[in-house]
Amino acid sequence: MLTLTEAPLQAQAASAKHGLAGGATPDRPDWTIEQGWEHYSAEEHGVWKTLFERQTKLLPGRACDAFVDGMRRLPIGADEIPDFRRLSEVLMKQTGWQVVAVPGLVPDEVFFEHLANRRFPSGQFIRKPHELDYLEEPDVFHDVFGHVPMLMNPAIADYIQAYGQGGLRAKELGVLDKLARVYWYTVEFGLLRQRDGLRIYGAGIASSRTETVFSLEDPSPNRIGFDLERVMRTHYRIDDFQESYFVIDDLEALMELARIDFAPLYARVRDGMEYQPGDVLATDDVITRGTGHYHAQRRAKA
Ligand code: HBI
Ligand code: FE
Repeated sequence: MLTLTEAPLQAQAASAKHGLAGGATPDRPDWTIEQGWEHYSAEEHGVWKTLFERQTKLLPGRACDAFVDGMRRLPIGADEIPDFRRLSEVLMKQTGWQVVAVPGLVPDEVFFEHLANRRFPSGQFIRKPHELDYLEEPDVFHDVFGHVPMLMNPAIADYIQAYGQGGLRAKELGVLDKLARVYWYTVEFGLLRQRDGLRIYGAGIASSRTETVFSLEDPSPNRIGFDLERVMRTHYRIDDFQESYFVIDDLEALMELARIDFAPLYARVRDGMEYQPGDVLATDDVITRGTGHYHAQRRAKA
């Protein structure tokens, strides 16, 4: 069962964002809400359509085969925000996953508990027409368009469940920040070396028009072969494009990751070196050495 040790504080932060009365607790302890699919407005479906169409144009030749394949087999289309009940039916048959609706970010323990039970919490709301490229919290487009196609893949399906199981432990051990980096640089911003070139599998990239192009084609970022301990030591950017992307050789590599005993790793990483997002190390398997110009320019302007 779920123990909500640090939930009250985080619940306050999250409920504040959602305009609930300060410190109000959600109706259900697992933070799920009804998707209320029937209640989306024409404008909301329209925002989905705009986002869907522009991403769908960009993704051929950029998204990995598993993403394209997952998308094709799911009831996800341009014309309406997908119905989580229909998504769950298909997912359940394929990999045993479901999609459940949440108001936005949920406390870590709640998030992990869902993943550990193969329930993917998806934001119920959709961004407003004037904020198509800007998001403070995961909405239904990021979660469904970005994450759900990959959940049709058995390796990713197991890996994300393992993250949920490992997350609860990592939090107890006080090393959640290290594990969260692994999630960030794989599930959210991961690249995959496919036989025909580098491809996107990370949901944060696949759901972002600008980062889709930046991550693969811009000369600025580093693209580095994935190494678990290296990634655990590496800070990431939450407010802008990544300065480095980490590249796996196949999705099965994630399944192997899920089997590794993290305890000895945590012990080593806990007080070793920490790396900045743009660092390149002598020991890195460098696929592309970035120019760094994009972030240098941003820093100059700031
Ligand atoms: N909640 N809905 C939602 N989606 C996330 O990706 C998410 C979350 N809560 C916590 C969280 N992610 C991360 O802070 C953990 O992965 C560490
Ligand atoms: Fe995400």
